[in-house]
Amino acid sequence: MGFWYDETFDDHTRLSLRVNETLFSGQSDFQKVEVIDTVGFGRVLVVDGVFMTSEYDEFLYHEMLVHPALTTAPRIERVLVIGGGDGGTVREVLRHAEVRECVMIEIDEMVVEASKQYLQSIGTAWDDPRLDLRFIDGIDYVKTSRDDKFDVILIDGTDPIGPGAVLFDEDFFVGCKRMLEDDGVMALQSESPLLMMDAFADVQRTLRKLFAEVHPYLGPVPLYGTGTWSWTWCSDTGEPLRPNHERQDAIVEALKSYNPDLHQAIFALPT
Ligand code: SPD
Repeated sequence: MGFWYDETFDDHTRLSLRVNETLFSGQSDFQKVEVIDTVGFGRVLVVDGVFMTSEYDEFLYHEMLVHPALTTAPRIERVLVIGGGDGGTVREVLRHAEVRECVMIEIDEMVVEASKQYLQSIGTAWDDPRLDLRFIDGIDYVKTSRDDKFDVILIDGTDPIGPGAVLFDEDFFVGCKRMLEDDGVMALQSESPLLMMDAFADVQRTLRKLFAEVHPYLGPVPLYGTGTWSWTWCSDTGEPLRPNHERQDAIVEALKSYNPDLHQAIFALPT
């Protein structure tokens, strides 16, 4: 019969999954990391009680974080990923043959090790020689790194509570912009516009102080509360609705969700 695992959003809202068994549970220096095997969503990565990704719907999240940015940036040779310890984001980045180097900054090695062991269908690109995985603090990295700038930056963090909150601070975004080419594109997960409306609105306001073009876009992720999720596309020079069709054509057969029609549709927002 298993048991129910709750992600509690506030004192009146929670999402509960029926669990067959807990496959991994550990406390790192930063957070509690678990992998649970659920009846409805397959294996699920949970960090500090928050559902991070599932075998069932991870493609909806990762394809949407990555491909709108990687099909619209002028160049995609150097890509920086901050967070994303399950490996789904770098898997999508490395589908693009033009990517020569993908630097991934993840603070918590335990998330990567648990994902490598229990979420092998998600992290399928760990051995790609273009991947440069570093276990360091993303905040320090974007503020102090002397690495060359990046064509694309992707932020795959957790919710703006606990240790993940700093990934929504203006100082952090200023650091990201420092690491981005002048005509580069940055994309990030920006929470549920329904359940976390304040966080969604705050991040839009902050990004608009820093980038000339800031465009939130929406899609379904059933694992996340309310099922409606947002990401945000930012640039000083680019346009989100003018994708590179050759890049789209090269990847679209391998994908489960993203396609050229969807790209045009996701930026249309409700009133
Ligand atoms: N509410 C949870 C939001 C988590 C966003 N990041 C998920 C990481 C998947 N790679």
